[in-house]
Amino acid sequence: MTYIAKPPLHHPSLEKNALGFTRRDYEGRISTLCAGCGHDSISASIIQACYEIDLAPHRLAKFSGIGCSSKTPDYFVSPAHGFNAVHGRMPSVLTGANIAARDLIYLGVSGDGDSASIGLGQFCHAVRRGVNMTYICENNGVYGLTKGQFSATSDKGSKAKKGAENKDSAIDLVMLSLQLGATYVGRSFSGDKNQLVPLIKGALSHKGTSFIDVISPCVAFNNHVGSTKSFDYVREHNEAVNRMDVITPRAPIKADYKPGELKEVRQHDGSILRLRKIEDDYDATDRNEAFGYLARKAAMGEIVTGLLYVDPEAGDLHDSMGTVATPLNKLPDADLIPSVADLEKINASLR
Ligand SMILES: Cc1ncc(C[n+]2csc(CCOP(=O)(O)OP(=O)(O)O)c2C)c(N)n1
Ligand code: SF4
Ligand SMILES: [Mg+2]
Repeated sequence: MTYIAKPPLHHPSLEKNALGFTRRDYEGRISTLCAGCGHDSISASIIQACYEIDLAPHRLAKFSGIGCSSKTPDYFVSPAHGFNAVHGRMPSVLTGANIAARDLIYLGVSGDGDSASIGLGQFCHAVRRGVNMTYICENNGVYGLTKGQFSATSDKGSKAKKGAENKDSAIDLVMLSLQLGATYVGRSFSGDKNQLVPLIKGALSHKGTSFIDVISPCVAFNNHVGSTKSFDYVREHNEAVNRMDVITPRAPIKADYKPGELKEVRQHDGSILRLRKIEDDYDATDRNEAFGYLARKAAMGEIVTGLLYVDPEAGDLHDSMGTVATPLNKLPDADLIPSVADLEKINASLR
């Protein structure tokens, strides 16, 4: 059941992107998740985002750990590279691949258990190193695959399906990734495709570590009254700080008739993030502002969504390590292996 391929037939009149691919070319196998699971909506947003930014499918490298969320890379962009790692160990596998082949676009998809419980250390170190990746946490506040135990992102006081109360404080991965130095940080809701698709497009175009926390209700184990990750709860408490468009370098520049309400942020690849503010005082380029704003709103029980922080000038791990521009896996042996004379010199310098 897990491996049902979709028929490859396309209707000939389907719209194509600049590379000549239809949206269907970015799909994957048929999902085996529960009907209505938020994770499937996130896969649909990833497909839409990759199609809209004209990403060549073979340039995407997708990684995950273990969990319902971590199964999803099988359900989008089949022609991409992919690796399904051990539970909580995806970030180090992704980091290694990124070091070897810097010319690919890296996407990590994980769950709140995979990222904030067993994989917290791995998550922290990949973010603090500035790995050039988009990291999406499909956050349902439970271990969905193993039938609904509380995860480290379950809010204190929230109730499990059978009524048990979570007594532990929650880890907020957005706050944590801001503190660790992520240079593109957003939060969204699986049911808000209008917000999520541009957020993913911006993240995939961003150089540096992009982290998106997506509240993604588990309809089987965490969608009841008393849960703070249910569809109803998130709809009632969602507070969006901005609405966002991403304009790729090829797209025509649109005229803007409402100066003062729009902030344009140019990213390293030339794409422009257009942030339309909903809150008067929110500045998505100010990391400290993001901390204070998120903390104030969290105290009021509000879930802040949108693009929360971006540094358009950000560098990545390759910049800090000073690696060569050619991907290491494309260098010939002569460039990779020091000669005997060079080794002698290195040894001599260490004596
Ligand atoms: C080393 C190890 N420990 C525990 C498990 C059992 N296990 C599988 S998935 C999972 C939790 C998944 O939760 P999450 O990452 O939130 O994904 P979800 O299913 O909620 O999308 C656990 C504990 C495992 N597979 N491997
Ligand atoms: S158990 Fe929950 S997280 Fe897993 S597929 Fe079903 S609804 Fe989704
Ligand atoms: Mg989960």
